[in-house]
Amino acid sequence: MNKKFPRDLACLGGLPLFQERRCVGRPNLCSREKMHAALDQMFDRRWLTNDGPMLQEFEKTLQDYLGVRNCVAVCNATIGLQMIYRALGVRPSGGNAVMPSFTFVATAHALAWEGGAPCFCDADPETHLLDLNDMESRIDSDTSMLVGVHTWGQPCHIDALEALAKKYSLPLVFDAAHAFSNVSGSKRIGGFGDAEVFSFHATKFLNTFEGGCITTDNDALALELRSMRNFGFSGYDQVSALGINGKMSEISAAMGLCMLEEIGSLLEVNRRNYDCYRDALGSSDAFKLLELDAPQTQNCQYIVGTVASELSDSARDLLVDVLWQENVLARKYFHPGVHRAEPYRTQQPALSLPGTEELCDRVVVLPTGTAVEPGDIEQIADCVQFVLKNADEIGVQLEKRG
Ligand code: T4K
Repeated sequence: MNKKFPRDLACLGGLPLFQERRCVGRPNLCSREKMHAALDQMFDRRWLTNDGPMLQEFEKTLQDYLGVRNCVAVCNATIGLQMIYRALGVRPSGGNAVMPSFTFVATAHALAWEGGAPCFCDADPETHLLDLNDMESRIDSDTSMLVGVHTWGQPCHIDALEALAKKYSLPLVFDAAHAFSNVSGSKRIGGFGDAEVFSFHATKFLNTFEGGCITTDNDALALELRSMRNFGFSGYDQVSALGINGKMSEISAAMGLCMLEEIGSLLEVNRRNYDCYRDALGSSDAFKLLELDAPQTQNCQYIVGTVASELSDSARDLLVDVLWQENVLARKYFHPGVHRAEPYRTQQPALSLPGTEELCDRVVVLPTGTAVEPGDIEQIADCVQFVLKNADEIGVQLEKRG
């Protein structure tokens, strides 16, 4: 980086590193021509939603790609989670599900929306995955489900969680929002637990604008979910159960099909970017990059690090503020931690999860995806190191400027 401390930092009056923003969550896009052609087909057919041909093809393609018996596409992963929580027994009695607090708030909100109560367990600050012992210690007679989260796409203790679910005879759901195309052992994520839920939100590795899917090898469960996503219809004029509108539209399914055609190059770009970040930041003591176990089997859609605990408590926030001024839109996912967000904070004010809190106060997610080039990464990494090395002095200079 050519910037000289402190004069050239954008927050101190210099020019930003980038004229155009480099954002976490910048969508990957597919070929415009292919999308235009898909749109033409839709217009010609005048079939826009409700189990249309694009949707059916998308689901079939996903089933083959993921190696699962059933894939039920939905309008977003949050609704997908709501549906699976309900189908697996949060209703009618309500019920607790033990889940990590270190996740996006949707994992918990979906349960609460269905009348259930999240029971939060801690996370391991090294791996960012849920802490298995802590999860087990929170299982009691009110527990009706276990929820694992493949945080940042990393397989979440799959064998151990399946064993735990069996030991206590509990259903097991995986929030796989981050994990599309990732592999655990010799199998793609999608067929573990009773069901898994993927997100195809615009910010995700594979996007359908908004969207998601529930995968399961249980045919009866899939049938129930298909009816549930379509208002509970089980026949043309027959409503057999309480349902909701969880359908995915044809335009979303078309986007998914077009994106799937490009998945090889998307994976290449993300893995290349991950390697660049690792080269640039892997040996940094101030910024501890989360190293993935087998990056060649992962989609690498999140580049995540934590600011060293030896640095002051304010160093992480300072880093993110400085990066934003440089037009690098880093994120503090999942600050402040779901148990410290409403309504859970008020409901469980005494809950303390030290591993989660440490992570939430130190984590930084950096931009990647097809809108980020290796040269950008070098500059972003230099900036991260520079700011953390000079955090105290930058803080003083910023205070002087008011
Ligand atoms: N479970 C987990 C573990 C999850 O992470 C999520 C979602 C879910 C469940 C629920 O999935 P969905 O119901 O959404 O399918 C974003 C996403 O909205 C959310 O899908 C995602 N996780 C979460 C981690 O991130 P925000 O509040 O950070 O979004 P926003 O609007 O601030 O955008 C993020 C960044 O992306 C910004 O830097 C701007 C950029 N962006 C965003 C959009 C939408 C673009 O450049 N273009 C765009 O079109 O939640």
